[in-house]
Amino acid sequence: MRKLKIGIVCYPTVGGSGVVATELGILLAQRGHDIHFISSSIPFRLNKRYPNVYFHQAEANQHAVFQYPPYSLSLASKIAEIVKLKQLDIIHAHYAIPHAVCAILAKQMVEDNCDLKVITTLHGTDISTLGHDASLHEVIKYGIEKSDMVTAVSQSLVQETYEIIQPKKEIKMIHNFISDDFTRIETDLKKELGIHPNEKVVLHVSNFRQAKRIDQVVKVFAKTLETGKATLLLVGDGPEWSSIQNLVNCLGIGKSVIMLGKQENLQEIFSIADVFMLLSDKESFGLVLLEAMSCGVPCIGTNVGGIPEVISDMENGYIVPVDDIKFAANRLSKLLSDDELHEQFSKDAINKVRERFSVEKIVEQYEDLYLSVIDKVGVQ
Ligand code: GMT
Repeated sequence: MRKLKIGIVCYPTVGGSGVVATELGILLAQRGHDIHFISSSIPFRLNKRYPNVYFHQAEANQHAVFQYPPYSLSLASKIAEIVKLKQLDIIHAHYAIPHAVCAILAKQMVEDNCDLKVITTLHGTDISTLGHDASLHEVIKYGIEKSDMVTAVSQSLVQETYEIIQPKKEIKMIHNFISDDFTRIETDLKKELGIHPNEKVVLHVSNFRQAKRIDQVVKVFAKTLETGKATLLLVGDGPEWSSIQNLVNCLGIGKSVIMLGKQENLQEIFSIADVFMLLSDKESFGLVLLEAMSCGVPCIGTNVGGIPEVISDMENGYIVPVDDIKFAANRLSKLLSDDELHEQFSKDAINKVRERFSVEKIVEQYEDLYLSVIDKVGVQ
């Protein structure tokens, strides 16, 4: 396998696209490639030193002449600088804007010196949310069409991109992935949280944005409480946090709900869960579902976006319509009360993750993609 020099441009903050970009970079480095992360700060999952992994910070300086610091221009300039200095073969931009567009601008800046290729991965909100904004539509289309190769994280996102953006460009689907090491672990967390060892735990983890529909998770849980005791664990923080706290109070279920806020050690949290719920009304993939399933936690997810590509209805979880509280509550009660069914779904979830979303398979797909787009003569 030829060793490549790859620049990865991503968001450094907590969020699926940053997680996927960082984990992919670390794995590619373990396979011998040189990886150069270029971002506004160190990606949060890059929390230790790895061989062959470098970080370059793009900073937007404030000058009196600017009303807003031009981060996109600083990023493009930093990408061009690192491409020339390190002779990068590829920039892999995660998210259409500004990352793909900055990479394309950088490519134009260096084209006399290097034969750089730009690969763009679409993650979801760059299309499903920003693609509807008329002020951004054309620049997203430009970023897609001028990339040397474009991927999207689910078949549903490929389709949505053609519908919303209508680019004249092939978009390849490469699913997200999860490490085989992300499994259920022994933990005292239930005890720490004051949850009885036999009590069932329902879990939701997200960035608490409106599209995650945590109100539905709470209402579905409240309905199942009518049939038996359980705890709902809500993990994450974001714009909806306060209104969800209010909803929990209004429904009078405060004693059965624990809101943990943002947490680092998610593996421990998934390890005490019995069922995971993601009832979003927009979701290109749902990386958290893979995390839950990898720990043997059956999931209930809505029939939107890429969620049905991850959960197999009635095999390792349930697919439910958006806003159908009664239907989802019925599914949740069944999973919480039928131990045999739960065991069967749990095993199937682990098997599906290992067979379809294993890190080895997906990283190979990206490597093959890189090799198919680079100028073979230009790489040692
Ligand atoms: O879910 C979010 O709001 C964060 C967002 C992001 O940009 O990081 O996540 C998107 O990318 C993830 C990784 O590919 C996907 O697993 C999420 O489904 C996707 N979010 C949406 O489509 C809403």
